[in-house]
Amino acid sequence: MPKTIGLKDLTGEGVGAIPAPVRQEMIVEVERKFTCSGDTLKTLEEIGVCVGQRQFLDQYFDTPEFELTLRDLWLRKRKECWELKCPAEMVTGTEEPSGEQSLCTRYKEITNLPEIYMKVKEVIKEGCKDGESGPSLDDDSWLRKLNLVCFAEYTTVRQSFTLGEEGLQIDLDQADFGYNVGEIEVLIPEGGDVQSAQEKIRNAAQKLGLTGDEQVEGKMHVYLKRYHPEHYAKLLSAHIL
Ligand code: V4E
Repeated sequence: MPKTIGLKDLTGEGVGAIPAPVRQEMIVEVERKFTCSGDTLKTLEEIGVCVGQRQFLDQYFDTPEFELTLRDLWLRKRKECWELKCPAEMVTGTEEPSGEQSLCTRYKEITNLPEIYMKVKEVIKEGCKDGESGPSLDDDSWLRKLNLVCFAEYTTVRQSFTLGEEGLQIDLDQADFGYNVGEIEVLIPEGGDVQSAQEKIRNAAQKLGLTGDEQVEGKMHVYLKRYHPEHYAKLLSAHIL
């Protein structure tokens, strides 16, 4: 059984009993999206190995004013697990990615609920209802406390492949609102070698015959454009999407 402590011990404000945050090694996901044509699928089936197919429901949460996503923070619940995706910091002195590098996104994934709570609270601290009672692992009352509501919900069927390159995975996603997209991804520890991850992704893209250098929209991109056009426009103006 994990040791449980009150979040009080972390924040100085009594907010309930949740497991003590075990500082997990942070994972950074370096990823490039692509449009999977019939030819790409054929190549993938020839040179890749299918490692499984799964289906999952994603529920994304934000405040009614979209304070998280306007800061490029993406809070979601997938298969009963919480995840917060935040932009991975650039190393000081490095330039903004350009050209082919800009096709790859880099996001840090926080999966430890106390850490997620702390980060979200820090970002939206103004205006959140802070009382005596607080979050617990048994229910989602912490969402109400932070004024978080579900703004997007969709199911994805994901088929995953490897190309024999260590740490590299290719996912083909079909979202239930009628959008398909592929992703080539490499997971590295925070502070790990981003360039080598990008190199692996570039090689995989070449093997799949992906020649285009245009940004391919992710599922959330398309979902927001369709179902939250005003917020989508704000995210575009803020250069988040
Ligand atoms: C929109 C967004 C995020 C939400 C999750 O997006 P996505 O990577 O499309 O989800 P999914 O289901 O593929 O997640 P996975 O299983 O790979 O973890 S997280 C970051 N963004 C912003 C963003 C962006 N600005 N540009 C691109 C190309 N992708 C994402």
